[in-house]
Amino acid sequence: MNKKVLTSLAAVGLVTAYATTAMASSGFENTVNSQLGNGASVSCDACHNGATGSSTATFPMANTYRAARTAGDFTLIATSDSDGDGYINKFEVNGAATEFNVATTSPFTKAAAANGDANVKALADTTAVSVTFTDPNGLAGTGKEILGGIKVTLNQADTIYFKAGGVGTTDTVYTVDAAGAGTALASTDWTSGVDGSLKIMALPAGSTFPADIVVVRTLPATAAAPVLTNGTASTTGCITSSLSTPFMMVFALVSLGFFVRRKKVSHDAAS
Ligand SMILES: [Ca+2]
Ligand SMILES: [Ca+2]
Repeated sequence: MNKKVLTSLAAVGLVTAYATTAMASSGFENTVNSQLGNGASVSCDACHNGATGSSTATFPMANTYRAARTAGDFTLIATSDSDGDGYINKFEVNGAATEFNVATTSPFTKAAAANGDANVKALADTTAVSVTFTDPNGLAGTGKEILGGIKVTLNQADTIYFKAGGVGTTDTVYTVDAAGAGTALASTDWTSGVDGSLKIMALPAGSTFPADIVVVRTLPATAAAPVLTNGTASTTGCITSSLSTPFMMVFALVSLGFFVRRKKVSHDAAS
């Protein structure tokens, strides 16, 4: 194979390599952001501790991404609890934030303030406290769990955070009596906030106060270790699709121009 052919092949290979690198990076990010929804705009530091590459994909979200790819179900990116703090990733994303990697930060810890207790917080009912519910009548069936309970003092609209995790639209909210029997709230009486908070509009007619509310939820998927316990994900060495892809393409084209010019000079010199 002569030198001209080798030079041409090298140029084409260089362009392909740069383009592939940029496209792969933006492809991962786009998949994560589109699956998370809720205004997600995370970068590659959602998965990578430092520069991109398989060896740095060590954050919890990276494990979830691999699990989703293996399962052929990328919706697991949103419905998994990657850091194991109880809140699924969809509830933990807020723009570029990667709090789904940090077990010590959750919508509950962000909401926690003076009122409430260690397990629950209500924004309006400042005297509400958590209750332990042993579920004597089996409200939580197979694959479900009692997420938490709260004793509220008034029939008022409120936003409630449980330490144990978020409340989704497919979960069930009950008022329970002293014998553990539950009355499910109508779907028009509560909803799930984008961050997994429980938003209550009203309790069933005839409720007496204080009233105990419990939530039954479907167990979220969890990822294997590692789990970060401090700070935030790395933001160094990250290749982002918005800036790097055009840059990489321009660099690749300049490189191609250099090789073509060199090839032409070589050809002119030979003729
Ligand atoms: Ca989580
Ligand atoms: Ca978290």
